[in-house]
Amino acid sequence: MTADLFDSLETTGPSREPLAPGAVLLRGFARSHETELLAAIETITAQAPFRRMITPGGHQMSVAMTNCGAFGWVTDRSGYRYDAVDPESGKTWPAMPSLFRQLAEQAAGAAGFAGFAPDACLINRYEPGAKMSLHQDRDERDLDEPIVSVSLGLPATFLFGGLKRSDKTQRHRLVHGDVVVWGGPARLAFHGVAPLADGEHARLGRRRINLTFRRAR
Ligand code: MD6
Ligand code: FE
Repeated sequence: MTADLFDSLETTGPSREPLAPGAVLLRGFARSHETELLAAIETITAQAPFRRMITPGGHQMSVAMTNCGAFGWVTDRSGYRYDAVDPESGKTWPAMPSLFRQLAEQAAGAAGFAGFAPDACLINRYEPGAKMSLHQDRDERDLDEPIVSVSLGLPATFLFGGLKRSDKTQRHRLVHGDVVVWGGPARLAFHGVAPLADGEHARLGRRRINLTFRRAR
């Protein structure tokens, strides 16, 4: 284990903001690792570049995506799935860096989900105007496993709803270094991201990058 990996947070005092039963926002949890996280993302995207995938309905997503880990989330005309192979290259996805795994495990643990061992990391890139419509994450085999989400770069407005698409959504501003963990009763909550407002981030420029860690299989 990495006993001192996140010690700096103990001194700066990360705040925990409950979003709903089973969902918590860990403010700034990933911030002290920004340099290593961004370097790892560069390495991954050199091997598996960002691409805007096509939904089963035939629309091109505004968010560009890639993956690392044993499985990657993909969408095309035939549907959504987890695949061990990047359909663009025919090769397996880049390995999940150990920092990614440790960060996800520690964040999940801090939110009450001990022993989280992700096998998939979806990397989303938003440019100004890009958005993610309300959806549920339900392509994973075991819905008792939580999801850990890391936000980097420009701030976003995260929409967090209920178990029905028509339920009212709460809006939360997510900034560089924030981590959201959710599972349990919140696991199938509808959620999305409002169109990204333009801006300039010191490390990422006009972009937001989001990592979502899951146990796919
Ligand atoms: C995003 N996140 O923040 C999109 N899904 O860019 C998600 O769709 C998401 O943050 C499941 C769990 C956490 C998430
Ligand atoms: Fe999602």
